[in-house]
Amino acid sequence: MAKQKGTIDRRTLLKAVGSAGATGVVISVRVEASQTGGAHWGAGVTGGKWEKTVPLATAGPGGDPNWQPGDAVKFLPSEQIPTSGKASDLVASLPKDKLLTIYERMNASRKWETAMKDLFVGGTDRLYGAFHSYVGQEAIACGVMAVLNDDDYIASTHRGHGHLIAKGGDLNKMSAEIFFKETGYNKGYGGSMHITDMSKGIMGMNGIVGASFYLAAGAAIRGRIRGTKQVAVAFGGDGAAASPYYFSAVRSCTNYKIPVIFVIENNFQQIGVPMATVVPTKYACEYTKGLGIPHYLVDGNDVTAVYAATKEAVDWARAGNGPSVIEGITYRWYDHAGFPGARVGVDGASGLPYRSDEEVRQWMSRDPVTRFKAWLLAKKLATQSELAKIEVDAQAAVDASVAFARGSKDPDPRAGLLNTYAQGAVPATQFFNRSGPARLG
Ligand SMILES: Cc1ncc(C[n+]2csc(CCOP(=O)(O)OP(=O)(O)O)c2C)c(N)n1
Repeated sequence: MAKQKGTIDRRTLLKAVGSAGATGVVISVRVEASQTGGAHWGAGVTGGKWEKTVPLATAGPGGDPNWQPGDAVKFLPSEQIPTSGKASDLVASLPKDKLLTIYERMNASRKWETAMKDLFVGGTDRLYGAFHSYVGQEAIACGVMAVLNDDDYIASTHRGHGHLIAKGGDLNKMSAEIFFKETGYNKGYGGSMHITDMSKGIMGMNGIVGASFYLAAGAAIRGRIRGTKQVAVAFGGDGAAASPYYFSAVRSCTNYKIPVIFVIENNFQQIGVPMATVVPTKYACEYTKGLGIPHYLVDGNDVTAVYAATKEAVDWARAGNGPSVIEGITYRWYDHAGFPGARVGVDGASGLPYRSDEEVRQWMSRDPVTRFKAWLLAKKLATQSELAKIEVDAQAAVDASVAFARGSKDPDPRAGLLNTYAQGAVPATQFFNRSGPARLG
């Protein structure tokens, strides 16, 4: 096979990919995105600053006007969340217990996933299923969830542990699910990507990229029919937002004023494919701007910015105005799935083929958890010792959940056939009484 090296623009890339399909040429390229943005619409928060309109050309992480999707993030300073501005002031006005709950859940999420990483990489327990780490993205889940009521719905993604924990998911049941134990959320049989807790409005993580958009729409319609003020949040990555489900769901919800908040977590990558190579716009939230609904582009590592945008979007939805789109720019510290390049006791994965270690380090210096801690201290909203206690307690809860999982029973093999479509048609025991492959009668 011929090999072509060089730098090409997007148009050439697409042509080359087309011809590669026909001729079998292997292309090695660095893609240079050419969009500069420049549109203004909606209200939003950029770099922690609240503005009435968002100049997209300057909304790159760190506010670098020259930033393009897929760029190395060399410009990013180890900055803190701004301590003034609308988002900061709004969050600072929240009751203290609410602020501490946000910090507690950010910690629980980070520490639970870090513990799972260490167990997957260096442990001796048998852990099951694909595990998509949310580490690095916690500000989005925790900022959104701090606005929601317990009876509001969320539809999550394959990368959804952080969503569950932020909405009050049970760490014991989550750990037990990963350990394939009968005390797990799905009695062990669902695994990471199907953890669901309807008692908390958590409609489940989901292995089908883009399914969350329709699920949330369905739940929000239910609320409308019943006359409640419930809203639903659909989470999706930048890849999910590029799917047809996304546009179709946003358009329909706009038509019928369905109270859904579409939250796009833009971490630049779709497995290992940069967003810039598959869509022509700089930001995912540009796809739907023609629908005229509010769009917010936020620093997704700033929990105050996420909270402020979500508050406006939720108020808008509860008032009967329909959907909004929030895009948070963020970064995952680990690989797409599992933990290649990760080490026990060390944060972040290194040596991955589609991103530089320097880029990972830059983003880790924008850690949403430590940034929020610094903000709380700078605003004198909590003391060092209060926050230290939350960190210790969160670690203890994570450790207890691992002990709980280890001490739980393995599931009854027959339970694997319960809770399936076949369950109503054929008693589960019948599958075990017959020889040969099970049939559904
Ligand atoms: C409908 C569907 N298509 C493809 C896949 C395979 N797949 C799993 S994750 C993923 C990328 C998702 O990227 P994004 O939505 O940006 O989320 P991220 O993993 O970056 O958080 C793909 C294509 C899938 N699970 N479902």
